[in-house]
Amino acid sequence: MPSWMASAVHFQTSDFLSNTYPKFDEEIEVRVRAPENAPLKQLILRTIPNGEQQFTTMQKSTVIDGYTLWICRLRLREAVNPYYFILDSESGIWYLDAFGVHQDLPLNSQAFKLLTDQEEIPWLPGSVFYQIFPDRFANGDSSNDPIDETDGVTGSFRSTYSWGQGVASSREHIAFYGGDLKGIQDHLDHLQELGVNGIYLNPVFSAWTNHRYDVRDYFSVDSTLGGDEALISLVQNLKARDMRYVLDIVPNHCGVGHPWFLKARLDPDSEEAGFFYFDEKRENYVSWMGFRALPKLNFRSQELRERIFGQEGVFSYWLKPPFDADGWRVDVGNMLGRQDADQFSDLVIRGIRQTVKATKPEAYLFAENFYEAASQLQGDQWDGVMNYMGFSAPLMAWLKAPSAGAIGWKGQLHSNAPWQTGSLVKSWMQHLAAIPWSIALQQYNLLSGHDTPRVRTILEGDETLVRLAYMVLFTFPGVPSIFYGDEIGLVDQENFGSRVCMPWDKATWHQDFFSFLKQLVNLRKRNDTLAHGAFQILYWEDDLLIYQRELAGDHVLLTLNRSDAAIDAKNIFTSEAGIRTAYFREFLGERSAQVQNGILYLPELPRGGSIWLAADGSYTSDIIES
Ligand SMILES: [Ca+2]
Repeated sequence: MPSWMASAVHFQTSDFLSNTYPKFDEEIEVRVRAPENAPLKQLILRTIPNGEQQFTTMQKSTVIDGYTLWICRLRLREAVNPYYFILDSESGIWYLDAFGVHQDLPLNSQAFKLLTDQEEIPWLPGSVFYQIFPDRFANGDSSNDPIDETDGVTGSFRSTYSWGQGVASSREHIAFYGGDLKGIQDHLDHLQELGVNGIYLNPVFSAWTNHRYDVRDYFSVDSTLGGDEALISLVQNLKARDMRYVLDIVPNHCGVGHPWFLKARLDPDSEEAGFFYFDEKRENYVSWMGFRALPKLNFRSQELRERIFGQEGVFSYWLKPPFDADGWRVDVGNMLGRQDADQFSDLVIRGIRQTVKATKPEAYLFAENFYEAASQLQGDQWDGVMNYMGFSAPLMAWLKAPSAGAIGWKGQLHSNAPWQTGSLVKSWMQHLAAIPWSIALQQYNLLSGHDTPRVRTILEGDETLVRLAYMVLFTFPGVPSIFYGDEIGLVDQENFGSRVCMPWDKATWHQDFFSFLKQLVNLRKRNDTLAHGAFQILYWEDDLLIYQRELAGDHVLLTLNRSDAAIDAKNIFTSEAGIRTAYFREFLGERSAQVQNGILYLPELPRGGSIWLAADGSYTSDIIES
C-alpha cells in the first residue's frame, strides 16, 4: 500500500459525520481526511440503498495543516446504512472501510454502518460501572441472613458463614455470607470515592442459591437481600448521589423451584406447561447446559413472552418507579430463545428491546455473550454486550498465554505463548469493524467479573501488567467497568473463585492501586475524547502497541510495552493520526513527548503502559489531582 494511503481516514465521530445520531431520511455530511498532496484522481462514497450500489463523488473542501477534507452529502433511508469509500489514485483503486485501507474487495461486514433513529443513551458516555455480587460485597443487616435450611424442591442445604470464611460450596451445599442491599447502601461513600457512577447488580430476585440465577419470582427482591424495601431505599440513595444502576436478569431459564415450573410439572394442560421443553413422557425437560435446577424457558409460548417482555412484563416492571432501574444486563444472551428447531433469538431480543425502550428510552440494555456477537449488535437488539470477544479476550491473550475450555468438556486448551501483537490488532479491529461505531461506544468492557478469574489472578499479580490492562480498559471504545474489589487489589481465593468477600479492613487494601484507579476513573469521566473519540492503531511491533483516540483536534495516545525490558526511544510517523505538531505529557508520569513535522519522538518506554495527553488539552495531571 502506498504510504500516504494510511493517512486517508474516516471515523464515525463528529469530526467526520455532521450528525452521529441521524434521524431516518435525514441528509448528513460525510467527510474523509487525506493528505493534501495525495495523488487522488477522485474519491467516491459507495453506498448500497435497497441492495443496489450507488457512487457519490466527493468534493475537496477545506485544507487544514496539510490535510484535505473531502465531503459529500448522504441521505439515510434505511435503519442500518452501510458505506465505504473508494480511493481512485495514481496507485490504483483502493477501498477504505471500517477495517482500514485495502485493495481486495470489501466485505459487507466490515463496511462503516450508520444507524438512523438510534435511541441515544445520554448518560452512558460519562459512566464508569462497578459490578457487585450482592452476597459477597457487604452484610448490612445480619437479621436477613439465610438460615440453615434444606430446600424442599432441590434438596440442597444452605447456610450462612462468617465473612470471608472459605467453605467448599457446591450444588448440594450452598454457602452464603449474608451480603445484602443495605450493605451496598452503607458503602456508597467508597464507590463515590473511587468515582464510579453506575452499578451493575448481579441478580437480586427471589431465588434459592447465592448467585440467584435460579429465579423463583421475577417480581420480588429476595428477602435475604432485604426485599423490595431495601432496593427502594438503595435506589433513593443512588439517585441522591447521581448514580445509576442496572439489574441482572436471566430470561433464558428460571429456577426449578419457580411456581411456573412447579405448576407445569403438575398440570400438563396448564398455560405454564408451554413455558418449558418437556419430553413426550414428561419425565425430562431441557435445562441450561444440563443443569436440572435451571429449566430452559420456551419462548414459543406467547403467554411467556407477555410475562417476560410484554408491556406489564418483568423487563418493564423494574424500569418504573419506585425501582426505576436504568437498564438491564441479560444473562446468557447467546442462548436466549434458541433450542434446536426453535430459533427465536432475534424475535425475543427485539421484543425485549422494544419494551425496554418504550418504557424508558434512556435505559441501557446489554447482554452476556462470551462469543462473537456482531449479529446481535446491529442496532435492533442489544445496546452492547459484555465485551469479552472484542476487548478483553484478545488483550489478555496478548498479555498472557491464553487457555480455553468449554462447559461439559474435561479437556483444556492451553497455549505456551501469548499472542503476537498483530493478532491483537487484527482481532480488535475485526470486532470493531463488524458493528456500528455508535454500538461500539456502548459495549460493556470488563477485565474481571463473577464468571471469570480476576485480572490480577490471571496476570499472577504482575502489578505493571495489571495497570497496563486497566489503562487499556479506560481508553478503549466502550463503557469501562470494575468488578468489586479489583480496585483494592483482590485476587481469586480458594472456595470463592472471583466471588470473594470484600474485605472492609482498609489496612488490607492495595492503597496505591486504589489511588491509581481513582485517577483513571476521573480521567475517563471528564475526557470527551475517551468517551467519543475515534480509535486508531498507529504502530505495533513485537512487544509494543501504540494507539490513539482522537476528537475535535484533541489526541490521547497509548503506548503499551508488554516485554520484560524497556524499549529504546523511537520515532513514529503520525501523519495518519492527523498530528503534525503537538506536545504530549504522560498522565500519572513526569515525561513528555513531542511531535514535529508529523514525527512523534518517544522517549525510552519502560515495561508497562503509558497514557499521553495532548498538553494543550485541559486534562493535565494538575487538574486530575485537584
Ligand atoms: Ca444480611
